[in-house]
Amino acid sequence: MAIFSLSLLPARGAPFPGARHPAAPAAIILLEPAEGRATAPVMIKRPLIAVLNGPNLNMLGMRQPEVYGRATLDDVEQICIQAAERLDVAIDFRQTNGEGELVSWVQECRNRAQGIVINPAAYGHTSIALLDALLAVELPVIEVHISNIHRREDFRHHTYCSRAAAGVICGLGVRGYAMALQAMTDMILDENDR
Ligand code: CA2
Repeated sequence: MAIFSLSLLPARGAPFPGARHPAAPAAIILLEPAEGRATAPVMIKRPLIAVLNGPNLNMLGMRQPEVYGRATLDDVEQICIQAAERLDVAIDFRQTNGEGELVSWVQECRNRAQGIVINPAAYGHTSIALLDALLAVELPVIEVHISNIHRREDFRHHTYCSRAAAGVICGLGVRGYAMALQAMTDMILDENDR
């Protein structure tokens, strides 16, 4: 019977450019035979979920707490890190104010991530380019909005991104991110079981 030892290694390969914490690895669990047996190591990679945030979300917690609450973007990242640890997935958490950069990040997810959780912020309401990227990448997408966009101005009621999304979570505050990670993990595991 083979005996294996467990070690956690940082994932190899270039970090996702623009990551808030480029050093933070997608963990690889390396199962290697103990006692120098000849069996090849078994690599089990955690699924990677990209958590992408659009314009002005870097200002969370600084203004409009009555709409978005008091949590900062750093708090949201911590919520996502804790959820990811609980769910045994890796995340790449990012924010940009640039539409082109957001589109590029979505494109980079192809062949790299297993799913995308995105708060597109205002680009959700305006950007066909972002929708096209989300459709092209052929990954499961969950759209998150902190506020209930349907209780707000008419122009916030429609989002282009929703056409690419398996589901949309809105109005539940920043806990919507943890819910989205839970749902995305379930979807990835379901897909891997097929
Ligand atoms: O509710 C959400 O999460 C939104 O995506 C947030 C976007 C808004 O354009 C969407 O309609 C709904 C705005 C993000 C800007 O957040 C700020 C936070 C504090 C102060 C100013 C902006």
